[in-house]
Amino acid sequence: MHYPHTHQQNTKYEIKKELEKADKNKDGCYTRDELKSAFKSLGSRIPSWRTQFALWNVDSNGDGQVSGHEIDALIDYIFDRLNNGHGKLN
Ligand SMILES: [Ca+2]
Ligand SMILES: [Ca+2]
Repeated sequence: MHYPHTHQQNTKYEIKKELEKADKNKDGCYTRDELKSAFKSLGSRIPSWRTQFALWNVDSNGDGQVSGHEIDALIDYIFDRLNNGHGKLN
């Protein structure tokens, strides 16, 4: 049986796992290139465009990378995009 809340957590967990795989140097923050490969593996057909939009949305200190609490915002951002796209990321 699936409860909406549980499902949401699983999906966010899966997004987090995908992101962790894309963090090539394992420093816990995401450069533009790392984000691009994350979006590619999450099924984005235009990852460079998606990366730019994600950075505009979640890079609150403007250093061009996603780190710390920005990662939580990034996961929420991806989760919302996936929901709006009915499970697909464009
Ligand atoms: Ca990194
Ligand atoms: Ca940042």
